[in-house]
Amino acid sequence: MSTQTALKCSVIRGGTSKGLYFHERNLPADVATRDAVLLAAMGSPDVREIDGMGGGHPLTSKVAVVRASTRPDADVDYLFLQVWPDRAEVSDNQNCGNLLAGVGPFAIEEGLVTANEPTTDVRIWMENTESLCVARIETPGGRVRYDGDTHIDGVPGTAAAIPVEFLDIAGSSCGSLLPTGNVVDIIDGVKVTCIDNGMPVVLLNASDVGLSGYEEPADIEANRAVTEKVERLRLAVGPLMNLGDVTNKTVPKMTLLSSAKDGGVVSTRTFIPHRVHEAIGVFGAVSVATACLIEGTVAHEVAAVPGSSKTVSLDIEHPTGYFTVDLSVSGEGAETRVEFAALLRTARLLMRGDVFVPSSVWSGS
Ligand code: NQM
Repeated sequence: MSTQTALKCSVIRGGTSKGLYFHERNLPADVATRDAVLLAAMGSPDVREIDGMGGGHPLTSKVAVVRASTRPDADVDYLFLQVWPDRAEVSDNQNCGNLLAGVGPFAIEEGLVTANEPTTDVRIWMENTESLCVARIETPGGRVRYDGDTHIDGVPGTAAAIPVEFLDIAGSSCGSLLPTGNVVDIIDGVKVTCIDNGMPVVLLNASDVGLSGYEEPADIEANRAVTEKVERLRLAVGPLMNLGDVTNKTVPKMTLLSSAKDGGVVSTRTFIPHRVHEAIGVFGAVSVATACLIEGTVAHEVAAVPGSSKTVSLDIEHPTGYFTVDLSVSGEGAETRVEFAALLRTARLLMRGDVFVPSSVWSGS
């Protein structure tokens, strides 16, 4: 008898992240057992995740659990799980818009959604934030097409575009777009804007923590004075954003802002929350872009938003390029409403097969 249990899954690059995608029925139903299986599958806890599939970084230690939806407005449900590389913890307290990009292709490959010709709209219920999106997948001949000519910064080469439209993500984690009720707050003497348009994000000027904002992620991570100050702010702000004690949570994200220097509207460095992102998260970018349109926010002050239109396409600069967000808002200040948010991602199926975990973790029955 084998001492290992095999679980069917796919490895997919979704946007600038990579993870294991499971059909829900192939995982244990009990949450504690499921999490033990995922930790074993990824090789966590271990900073290198050497005994598993994880890549030793939060962006490559991710899981998507997908199932057919029972909701009338959705085709599939998607649950995002962050497997911490360095501690034995699996967290469902945030969404991930990058892994989201792989959900449509996975759903079609698994037969959860029937492909149309030449594209298939997959309506995805995002369980973590109880909100809906539509991803358009290229399916010529009824098969998922991965190759194409769309480049997204942070991923080498090009692939088929996956346009994603979000229907109602404002306040999906914190209860409202500006969860403190203010466009700015002063925390520990630092001016911040707390916003949630799909991801709880705290925006502050890089200069307020002694940085230019153009440093490399590794250099920021190595600066203890900065990382400790940013974490102190995060812990103080969490409860004000209705997130409770965020000590062991992956939210809020902390985004340091500075003037754009490569033709975008604003430059960013984002703590997610303890590593510094090599690019920026999808919902993180949407939240930053939204703040750029709201007068009085820290982002609005530093951003170079062209014109006064509230329906815009904004290039958010990050360490490896830009993230373009299409956005429409109405209203002013704390009364701002998000009408529309959309963006482009790509994804690629890398492997399909079985991942093995010790039978002592789960026998499979
Ligand atoms: O903000 C990183 C990523 C993410 C999450 C993070 C994401 C998002 O780049 O929607 O995509 O902020 O944890 O995958």
